Amino acid sequence: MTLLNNTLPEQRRGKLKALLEKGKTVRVLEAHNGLSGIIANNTRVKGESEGQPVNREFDALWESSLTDSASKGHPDIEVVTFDSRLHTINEILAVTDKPMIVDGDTGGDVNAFEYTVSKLERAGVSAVIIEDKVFPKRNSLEAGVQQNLEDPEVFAQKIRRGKKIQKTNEFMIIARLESLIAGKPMEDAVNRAKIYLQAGVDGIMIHSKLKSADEIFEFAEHYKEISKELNLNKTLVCVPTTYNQTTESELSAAGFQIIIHANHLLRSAYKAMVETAQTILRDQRSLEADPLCSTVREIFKTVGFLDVKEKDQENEQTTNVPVIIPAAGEDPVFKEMLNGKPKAMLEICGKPLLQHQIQTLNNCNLADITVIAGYGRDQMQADGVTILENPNFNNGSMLNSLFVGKERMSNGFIMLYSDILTEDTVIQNLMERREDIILVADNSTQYHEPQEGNIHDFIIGKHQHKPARRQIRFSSENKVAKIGSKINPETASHEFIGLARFSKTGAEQLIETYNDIVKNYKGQFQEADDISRFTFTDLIQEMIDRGFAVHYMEIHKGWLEIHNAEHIALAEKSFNE
Ligand code: SPV
Ligand code: MG
Repeated sequence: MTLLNNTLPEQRRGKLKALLEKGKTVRVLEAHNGLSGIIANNTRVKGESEGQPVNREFDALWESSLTDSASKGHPDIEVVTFDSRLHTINEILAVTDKPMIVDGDTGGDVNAFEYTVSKLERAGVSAVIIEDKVFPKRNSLEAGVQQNLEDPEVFAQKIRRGKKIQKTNEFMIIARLESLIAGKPMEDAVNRAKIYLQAGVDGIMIHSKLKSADEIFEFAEHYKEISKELNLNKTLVCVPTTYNQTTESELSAAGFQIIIHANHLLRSAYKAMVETAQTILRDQRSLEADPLCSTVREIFKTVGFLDVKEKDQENEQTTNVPVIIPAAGEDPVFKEMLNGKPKAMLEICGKPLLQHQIQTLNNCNLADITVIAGYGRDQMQADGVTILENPNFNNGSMLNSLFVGKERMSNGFIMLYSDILTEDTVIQNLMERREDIILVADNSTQYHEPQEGNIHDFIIGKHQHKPARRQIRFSSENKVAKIGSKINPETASHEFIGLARFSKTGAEQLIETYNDIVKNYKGQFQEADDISRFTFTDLIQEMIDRGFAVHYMEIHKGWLEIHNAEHIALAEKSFNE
């Protein structure tokens, strides 16, 4: 996940100095683009130090001129402009949080160097290393290349001007000695080191392209002496590309505090890329190249694509969930009052019941609402909802109407009975839940007398405890053991309020079970005397019996059912409060 490394310039810049002040030997790895930056920043291995297990990682990133140029297909001769380098630098900074040391080449003209310092410091870079060669420099590692050293006084002036322009004391300017690269004697390097230290530089990098570390070890000894002489203690840096048999601990023991592995991610990627290209050409397919490649998924993971996928899914689960309201049945209680209209059109405070439901759902960012109409179909009216029809509403149960909306279920959905009013918080809490099937259940049922003529869907929770004054139960334990209208109210722990949520998986399980029942069952089924009249709760009970986990979300208030005139009065009272 790349946003995990998200940081600000002011949070990053001082990290390098802080590590050095702690006396840590700073281990640095090259990065040349965002992806290699993530690898350098995030790679960790388990190791051992003095018999103790340790987690090892790089402490900082090296933005190399060699690898930045090479990744653009260019030689390392200061032909890649500073703006282009800054683009790469920012690309890496955007996905990493470790301190960055930038390879500033010669630093260019002294005036240009001031702009370089200012822009790097502003971006959150911790240090720039400039080499004492004449612009445009040539890379240091190739034998036989002409290396032109800068006049040490001219270079010292560049250091002074750079140090003056920086705004914080977190930013470091390090001078890189190219004397040994240019074939000059050790004495030249030592003299230059003295001049640069006196000009106020924050550290010295001694470069070498020998196979052995002998000459840089020799320099380190001189460095100790001049540091003593000048009463300074400035950071010493090395780049062990050619003398890479020398270990970090040997370099550290010799006095090096920053060790830069300067080009290895680019070189390893280059090798794998060439071999991959050759393998595909040779075999005329890519199968044989697979061992040379990471999986696509590994890259997806590294660059944060899998996090995006997860967030999209979460977003989908919390915002775009379709709601299905089965509202097709005829209501005997309100028959006269409704005068041919469906119950969803029952007026409460001058607004149809359905409109109140839509308002609550919209308040919870649920706008994809499907109403299943049947009785009084022509008079079912609501803005911003899809109305589907169950022409067969007189036969079967509400479940048939619900399944008229089957097409809407497959990515997960919410089911809401058409005669239920809830507070926003009930729906909001339901949206937070992650279980695949969750029914909203009122636990105050034991304290209410069942109302005459009302059908209640009762629940018996799986973990029935003896009533206790206080208890805490984790919501994941809240599973339904039994559900149905024929459960003895005295043994019921909850009442199902007619609001349920199904995840994508939960919806798949529901549809699969429903299809199987419709296809394969006959006669009496669960509480239904005939399969043709089996209900939503019969289906849920069947799912429980088949081993699917059905959870309930416990509430004790915040909802109303509209089953009689008394309920309407209660609802109106609530709305007017
Ligand atoms: C770089 O990585 O660009 C360096 C180190 O400057 S070297 O290539 O060894 O010169
Ligand atoms: Mg370089």
